[in-house]
Amino acid sequence: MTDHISVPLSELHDRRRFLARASALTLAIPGVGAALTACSPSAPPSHTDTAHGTPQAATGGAAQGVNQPHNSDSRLDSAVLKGGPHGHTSATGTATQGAQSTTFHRFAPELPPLAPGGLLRLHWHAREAPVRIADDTVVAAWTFEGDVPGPIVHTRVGDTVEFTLTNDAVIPHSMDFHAAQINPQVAFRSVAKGQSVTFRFTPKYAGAFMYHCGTAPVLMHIGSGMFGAIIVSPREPLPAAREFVLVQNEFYLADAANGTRASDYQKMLNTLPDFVSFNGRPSQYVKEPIHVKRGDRVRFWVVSAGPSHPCNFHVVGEQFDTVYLGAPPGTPLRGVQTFSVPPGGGMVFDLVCDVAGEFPFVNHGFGHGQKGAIGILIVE
Ligand SMILES: [Cu+2]
Repeated sequence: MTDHISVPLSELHDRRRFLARASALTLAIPGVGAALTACSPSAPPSHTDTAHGTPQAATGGAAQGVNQPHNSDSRLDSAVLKGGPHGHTSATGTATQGAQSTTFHRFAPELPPLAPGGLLRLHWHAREAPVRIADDTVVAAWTFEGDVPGPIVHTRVGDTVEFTLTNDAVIPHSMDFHAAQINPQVAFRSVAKGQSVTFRFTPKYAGAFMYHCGTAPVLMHIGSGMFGAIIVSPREPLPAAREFVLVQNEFYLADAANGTRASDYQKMLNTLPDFVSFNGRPSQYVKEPIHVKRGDRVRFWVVSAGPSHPCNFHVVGEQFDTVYLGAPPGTPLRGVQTFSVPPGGGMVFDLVCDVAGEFPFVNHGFGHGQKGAIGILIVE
């Protein structure tokens, strides 16, 4: 038998294999969440039912108002939950088409460079698309630009972002940037299929911010894939570092149909996810780790997209030199082991890699780490 206390280096490889195996186990039992939902007395009998599985729900009763928040222009927004061919899942439009030919790709975690000139122009499309989140799992996703999460945006305090969203999808969508101070009734309004919305904003604070579709019910739109990170660097650069972006999210999935698994609104309400991931694929950085060099300062811009759970961020075998709770370089905490990023929040985690090895980075809420919120940082 191996002494697990005294052989750290070879053990690291065993540990990585163990973690990969543990994650694979989770991937191999997709029915667990579905079975629990089926035990719930409020669970609808099938995915084609109306919002709450009863005829009354379709006509709008008192109970409907309890669970379904409405925004100011929600008449169209909530249409997806009022029956129709797909009921309360994300199996709409083109979300389920071409699943077999959808290939897996590792989501690049590197922070992209700043746009020159102080103006970042983005024109994105909201669209439904199948996204392969694991070898055996394709999600019928609602997306920004065809992926989950959407693209990483990088800008700077005082620079300007000019953003246009065109909706290619069958139901209304919108965009809400947490890095903006702007009238949400105008800028974050929902647009119907074929329509666009454009707005400009100038970020006032540095930090790791979430963006997401704000169309009601927001839970359904974030839970189906419409979220991402906008990273705002300060005017005065932070200490030089290898910079990475991690967006944590939960997946709540129905059983597979025609090769895809739709996001399930009732499961989102029950807040018991099937998978939790960094950058949209459970355990992807266990299979293909992040590599840095000994002596590097590493900076993780961590956004917790939820929709409902925090990320209790921790790096095994390391300590954070600095955690910036908001507006770096302000609000630094020194020598931190774990810090919780709330859903809808973002924080900045610096560590100095002066020891070589393989360091798992995890959600230390291990029920969620085990479901895929885990990766490996290799210091060479
Ligand atoms: Cu949306």
